[in-house]
Amino acid sequence: MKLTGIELRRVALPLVSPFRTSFGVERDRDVLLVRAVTGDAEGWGECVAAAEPRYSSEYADGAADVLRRFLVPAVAAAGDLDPDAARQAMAFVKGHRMAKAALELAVLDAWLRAAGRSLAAHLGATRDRVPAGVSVGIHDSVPELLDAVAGYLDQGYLRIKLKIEPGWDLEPVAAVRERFGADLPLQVDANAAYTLADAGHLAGLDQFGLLLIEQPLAEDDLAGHAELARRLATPVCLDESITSARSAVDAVAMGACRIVNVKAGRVGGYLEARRLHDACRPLGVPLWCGGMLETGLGRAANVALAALPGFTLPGDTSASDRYYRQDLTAPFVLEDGHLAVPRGPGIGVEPLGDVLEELTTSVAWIPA
Ligand code: NPQ
Ligand code: MG
Repeated sequence: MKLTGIELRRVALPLVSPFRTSFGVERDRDVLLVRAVTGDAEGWGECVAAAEPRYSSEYADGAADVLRRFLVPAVAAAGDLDPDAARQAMAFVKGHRMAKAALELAVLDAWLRAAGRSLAAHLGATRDRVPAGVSVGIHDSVPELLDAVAGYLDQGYLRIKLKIEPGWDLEPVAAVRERFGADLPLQVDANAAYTLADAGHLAGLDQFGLLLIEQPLAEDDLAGHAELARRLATPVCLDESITSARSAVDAVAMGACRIVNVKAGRVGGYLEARRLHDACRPLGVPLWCGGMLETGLGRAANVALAALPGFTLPGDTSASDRYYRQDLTAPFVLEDGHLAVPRGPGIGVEPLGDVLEELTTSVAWIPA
């Protein structure tokens, strides 16, 4: 496959409501898209980096810069292109996993479209639909949170994840349990807002029968997570700390987590996410697919990944309208609490041309 060029496109999507986490409030999703044009087909990738480096060190302008200056020229110079050649061509760049993942996905999508094969089939999906969970932001009051959760349950979401931070943890969790009962699949995500000194306080969550607590401590604090895990009955799950298949296996081996949130962007691509899956599955580590407020393009790829057999917990793979009144693609909708896995070639979805043009804030074409 011969690369003609790469388009880097920035798109701004208004969120249906502000999404607050322990690291900040989002009102619009400023997203970087990558379009790979080849002689055979075109492909799309979505970069999960946010506009500001609050969730991760990567951010959208930084990703666009490393793509334009280093990653795209290296992939363009690789000659006969396939996804593995693209990965090898990008390997000399340290880090920048979200940028690499976006370009890898664009190349992978083009390559699979040329072959008439779906991403789900290529990754090894074993299901045609996946159960949907929803991530619920920090609210101004407990009654407002309960209204939001009630609305999501009415829509059919099969598990609820509450964002927590110091000052918004035991009380909202207790209130959700009280209102919706002990059988509701419920988990929490701290986005690294606590320290090991909070272990006693976090043990107060044990009475609520949570599925897991996600990333309570700092990204680089695996030893702290292992110590915290010894002091909690609630299983610890890692998100930000997991940057590769190897780091996932190591985190499990040292007792830093029992469950892994898989985000392809965070580990450097869908192919590394599959390697993570293949390494963790024999260890019996439950996996679930995280979310980064993707548009329908990234969401399609996440749903394909979530259909692999090791993804045994519902993911943050929500319907389009959880985040966007108007998605870039035909909307993903909940059917009986599930999302259908796209079956078409590549990621199986395309942007809606008029919507894409309307929401685009800048475009750059990089010839190969
Ligand atoms: C998480 N996602 O699991 C992330 C955090 C997150 C669905 O909870 C812009 C870009 C805003 C990335 C907000 C969910 C974001 C973002 C939250 C990621 O930790
Ligand atoms: Mg998380």
